[in-house]
Amino acid sequence: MTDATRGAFMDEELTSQPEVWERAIAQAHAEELLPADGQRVAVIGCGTSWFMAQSYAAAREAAGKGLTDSFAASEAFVNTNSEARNYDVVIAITRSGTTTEVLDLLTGLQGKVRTVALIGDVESPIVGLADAVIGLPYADEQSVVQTRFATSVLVYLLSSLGVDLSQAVEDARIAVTADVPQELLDAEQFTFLGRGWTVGLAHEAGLKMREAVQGWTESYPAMEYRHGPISIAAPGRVTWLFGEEPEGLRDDVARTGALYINTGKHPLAELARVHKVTLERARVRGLNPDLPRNLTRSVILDATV
Ligand code: F1P
Repeated sequence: MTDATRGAFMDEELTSQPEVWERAIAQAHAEELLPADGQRVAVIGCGTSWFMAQSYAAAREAAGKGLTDSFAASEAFVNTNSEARNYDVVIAITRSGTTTEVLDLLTGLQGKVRTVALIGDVESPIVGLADAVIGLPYADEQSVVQTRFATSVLVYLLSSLGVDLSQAVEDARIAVTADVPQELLDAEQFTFLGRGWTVGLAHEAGLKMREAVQGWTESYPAMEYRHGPISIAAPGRVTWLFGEEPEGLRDDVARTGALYINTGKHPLAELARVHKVTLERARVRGLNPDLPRNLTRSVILDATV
């Protein structure tokens, strides 16, 4: 297998993000399936989808659109567990529509609370379980590692909040085509940081490199970084911040000798850039990011376990 064929699906999928995001923006403007302003919302998912849930929850609540919590589907405190939270709507994010924890949660919620599912595979079992389905089949993927589905879901959700993402699309066009510098190919370790809605992006960036490169990555809310994790920073390692920079952080990282990245580009485009870096890091290590070690497209658990 050559470098070009390793991760061929991931390559095509991550590179198509600007165009696919434009479709998601148009779809979001044409549909009204999401909770009304003021409704109490829980957003759930697993893995990548959970991190997109985190970003949307932070953005919706910060925009003053209503209480919005995010949970890993396996650890969700939704209406069945806690009357006190009293959610009006539970939103599920799942590319495959077959993830066991998500299906179990929605099954338990049937008839109790309105559910909305954002999905890639519109033929999947979740279609019969959710009260409303937002299908993004054009964003679905063949690589096990998610790139454009996750970001397109977030683009849809942010657009529905009234966020203008035209700059994200423009910045992403450059991010997905730019060459990856040698120091990012060689780096030993990456820590990703974010604030508010970009914390979820930081966690997703870290997961991406763990999945596709089997690399050592960490991720934190940016203001948490100086409370311990900065001990990891050192020459040959990277600290990569998405979005707003906490005062003094740049200087603090500079003192460690680590490479500090905060480009000022749109955070979603920065995540697309991490996708590109991840693909190229996998390739130079002889890995195929379309088929990561120990990972399948969807985690379907044995019912007897
Ligand atoms: C969720 C997920 C992915 C992960 C892998 C396995 O899938 O955990 O985040 O990268 O592909 O499945 P889904 O519920 O969004 O289909």
